[in-house]
Amino acid sequence: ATEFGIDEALKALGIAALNEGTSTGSDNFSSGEVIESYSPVDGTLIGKVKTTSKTDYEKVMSTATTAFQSWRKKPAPLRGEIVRQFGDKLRESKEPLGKLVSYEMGKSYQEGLGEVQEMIDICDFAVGLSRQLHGLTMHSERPGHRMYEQYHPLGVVGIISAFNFPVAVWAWNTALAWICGDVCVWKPSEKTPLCGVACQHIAAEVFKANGLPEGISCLINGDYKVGEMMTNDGRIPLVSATGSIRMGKIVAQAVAARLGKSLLELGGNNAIIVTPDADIKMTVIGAVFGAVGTAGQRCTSTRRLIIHDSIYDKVKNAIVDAYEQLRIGNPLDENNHVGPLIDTDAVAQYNNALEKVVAEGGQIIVEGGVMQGEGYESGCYVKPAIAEAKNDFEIVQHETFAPVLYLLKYTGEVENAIAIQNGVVQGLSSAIMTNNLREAERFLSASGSDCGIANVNIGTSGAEIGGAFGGEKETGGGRESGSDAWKVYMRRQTNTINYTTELPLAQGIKFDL
Ligand code: UN1
Repeated sequence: ATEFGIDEALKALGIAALNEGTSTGSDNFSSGEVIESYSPVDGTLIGKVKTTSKTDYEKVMSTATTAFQSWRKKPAPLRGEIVRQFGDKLRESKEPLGKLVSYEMGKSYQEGLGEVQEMIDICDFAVGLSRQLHGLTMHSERPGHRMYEQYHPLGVVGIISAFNFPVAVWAWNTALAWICGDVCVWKPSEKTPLCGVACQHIAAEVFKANGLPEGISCLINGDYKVGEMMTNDGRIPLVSATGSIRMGKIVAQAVAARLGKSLLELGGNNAIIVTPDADIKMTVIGAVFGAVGTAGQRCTSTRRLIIHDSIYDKVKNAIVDAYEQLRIGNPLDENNHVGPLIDTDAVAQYNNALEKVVAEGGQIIVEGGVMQGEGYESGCYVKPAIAEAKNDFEIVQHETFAPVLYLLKYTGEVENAIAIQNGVVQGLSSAIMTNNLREAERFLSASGSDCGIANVNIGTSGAEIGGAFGGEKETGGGRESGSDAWKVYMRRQTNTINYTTELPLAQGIKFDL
């Protein structure tokens, strides 16, 4: 592993052979079991992380709730200043952190760096936002009265993140939550625990240097049982969870049972519609990056291409040609396009999808398969595959987190393609490739795409942090990151102030004493 400089990266990030997975900042402790983190890149054991026991969790929660009492009183722009410093520390750590992301998760080094860049960008965004946590003012119906609304900090925010964006999704949540005056408890995926430890170290340094208390940034580790401690905990008003629809349904029900709020960012089944007016070159780049980038493990990955029958063969041939150029291998080597899947369970799911699509009557046009031989010893490298299929196949309706792309055909008007694209339970990202303004506008209209993200002449993945990120239907309805996504991390209060010596009642009610 040394040839990739991963050892230097681990050292720079303070990752030891055995790490405490529970932390309130500088205070690290853990009494739970040990998780071993193996790299899907080469199967190496990168490090171990001790998980969070119930006792550890209680300690975290009591420190976090105490920290909230003072953090919420710090003016928002001064909280922004702390986030600015955190962004600067991320700039300093960009290379080692990008490398760890790449090595522990398996995405390309460029994408690892890109992920850290998303963290830096959301910090910058949050700093500006810290002076813009605006409410509205209203005109009162009563004379001498003033009405307005303000946003106050919410409390302890629980963050459950997935392996595929092991650091950025935490930052989207935590940078906003911090400027909003909240404190955060983060449970990273048990598949990428070292990324969590590394980020916590960086955050802890900043809080400590500013003389701030323990507990503003907390880390817990473990599987769903540790996540359940948060979902069932009435001291956590908001749980933000990213992951599968299955997980989201469990989290949503547990949080709703105690009338807490949840912010869910769940599965996608993202499609690109390719109309007769599409630019084929752009379509190929967008579709291939969308389908094989991050080895098809983004929630925004392109799963379906819905192609007009008049250009079907042309697009199909161009995509198949592009797949022939793909180089699969070590993601830390810049010459490779496609790295490994996260683990061998993911490989099994990939194999299952390919078997299933054939069993349902699909036609494989780019063969898949698990890579073997030198450089592929981890057993996690697979060939990106393409199948011609039908939208109503059970497997096409289902999100497989792997590089499997389904080609679907439509005829007639763009509305037929939109109906296919909307004909799944997920509603995260969608795209249309067209130079026809009428088609583009129909796709974006009220009767167009039903997804949270709808793009024109761009693929489905690679959203910028400035927009609100999330989706409809079984994707969970949450919005993270840009626009006014910050509002979910605060509580809204409506205030009416009477500056007269009378007490008129609203709605003209008379109550004479
Ligand atoms: C995810 O896969 O959970 O839009 C997040 C994208 C990235 C974020 C994906 N910016 O593809």
